[in-house]
Amino acid sequence: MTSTSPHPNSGAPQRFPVVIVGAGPAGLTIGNILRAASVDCLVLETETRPFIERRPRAGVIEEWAVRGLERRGLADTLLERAQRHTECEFRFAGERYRFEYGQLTGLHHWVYPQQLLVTDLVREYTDVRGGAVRFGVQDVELHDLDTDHPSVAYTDPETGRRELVHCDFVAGCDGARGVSRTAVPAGRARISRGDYGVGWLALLAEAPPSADCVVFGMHPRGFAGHMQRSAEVTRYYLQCPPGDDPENWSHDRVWTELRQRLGANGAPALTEGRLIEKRVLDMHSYVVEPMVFGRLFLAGDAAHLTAPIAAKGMNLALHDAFLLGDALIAHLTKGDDTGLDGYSAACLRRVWDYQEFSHWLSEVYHGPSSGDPYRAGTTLARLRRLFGSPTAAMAFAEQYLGKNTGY
Ligand code: RFL
Repeated sequence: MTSTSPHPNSGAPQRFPVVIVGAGPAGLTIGNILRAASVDCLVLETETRPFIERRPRAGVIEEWAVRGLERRGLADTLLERAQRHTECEFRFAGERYRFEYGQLTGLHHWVYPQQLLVTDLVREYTDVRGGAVRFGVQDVELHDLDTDHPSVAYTDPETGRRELVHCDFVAGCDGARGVSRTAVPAGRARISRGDYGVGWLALLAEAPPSADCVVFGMHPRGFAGHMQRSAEVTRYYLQCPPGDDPENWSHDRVWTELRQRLGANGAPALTEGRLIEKRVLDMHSYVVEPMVFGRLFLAGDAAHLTAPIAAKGMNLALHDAFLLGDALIAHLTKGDDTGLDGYSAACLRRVWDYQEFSHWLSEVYHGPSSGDPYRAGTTLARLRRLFGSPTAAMAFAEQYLGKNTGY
């Protein structure tokens, strides 16, 4: 299945079997899967290639997702360079509690910064598999999605000319702020929303990690998190009011709060460093159902946002991408519609399971600082159960690792 246009840069009318809107983990994975089966596609991305290769975001990837990438020839560098995490630490009521999920399950988390995965996926898609991509496009619009001849229009950044691409399918992979989700008319999809009512100040510190694992601090002053990213850079989170201004958080205030909220008996002192990223994330989630409108198939954050509470968003994006890539190939090369017909329902089973876990974990993180002694009490009970009951610990580990296969 090939495109009728010689090259997307030619200015000639373009036609591709699949147009992919957005070059994040979801869009690039779908593009790579299609190219491996010699199906032509065009990726449209509003940002430049250097920008998406440097944009810091996720880090935690689950084992099944890594194996899914590996099976599709997309994990060589990741398998060489990613860290493996086998334990994390909860700090509450002034004490440290180690949670050894690796020992418990034999499984681990992979930690590989999202921008490195994006870099690998772009290189493989364009330089190895010969995929077509347009970076820096503007004003992307989706047309005739409810017909069998959809199209996508965009403004070319170099010529300023409006381009129209005809296609059979559109993969809407343009994240939480893209245009794909809004192209679904009201009444053709239900959007469920969850708002946790808190913000997280997301920080990147130019400092080596202050612990040998991920640390979660549950404190009456608010949640704090510590995540190793590299030998030189560490990610920290501080719970803050939603919509707070990052400028309210001076260097001194950040480190004072981190020391208080992550403080516990026997905990090593935090290694301070310059804050190279400081932004406030509002903790909210949404799910679009179904994830399909006519010839538009939504994938990743475009279809469902999972607040980064449980580090699940990119994992879900990859799950969607595997299913959609395989389903499009089955349809385009064999006329088999089973995958496309079942796509939305198959994605949503995992999506809702991860949403529920994020919801549960949010209560654990934010209950102690809610100001409500009842919520604080039940939160502490959850944490103590985790360290007092092997069955509860195993159930938590399964969800934390995304180990459930029974969807
Ligand atoms: P992305 O990565 O947002 O990519 C969408 C791409 O679409 C482009 N775009 C457009 N392109 C064309 N036309 C338009 N109109 C467009 N509008 C936007 C964008 O420039 C972008 O390149 O979506 P995708 O592929 O669905 O991937 C989702 C993940 O990025 C996201 O879920 C994760 O980053 C969430 N997340 C985490 N997920 C994990 O699984 N593990 C983690 O450890 C983890 N940590 C995190 C996170 C998200 C965070 N933030 C920034 C909210 C940590 C943080 C701080």
